[in-house]
Amino acid sequence: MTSPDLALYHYDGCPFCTRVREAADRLGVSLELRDILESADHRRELTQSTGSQTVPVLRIEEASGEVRWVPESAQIIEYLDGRGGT
Ligand SMILES: N[C@@H](CCC(=O)N[C@@H](CS)C(=O)NCC(=O)O)C(=O)O
Repeated sequence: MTSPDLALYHYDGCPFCTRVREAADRLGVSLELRDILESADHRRELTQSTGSQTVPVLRIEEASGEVRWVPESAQIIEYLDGRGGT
């Protein structure tokens, strides 16, 4: 089975983002980190897709090309928990 591509929209200094990054490390899940304060492109993608600039948000791209956006640190960690080790 092919793993989905995971990208975390975040920024340093956001405690909810830190919680998600630490959970990903602990669970051994690889995330591409997209800092919305360092990249106007990432900020625009986030705003266009979710309607706000609140982070963290996880972008999940399945092998089929289907894309889902998961807001809320607790929901993201729950998702990562289910993927542990991938
Ligand atoms: N309940 C959310 C809270 C997220 C949150 O408050 N994020 C802050 C940064 S730590 C934020 O993006 N604030 C700016 C905004 O909402 O526009 C979660 O657990 O993810």
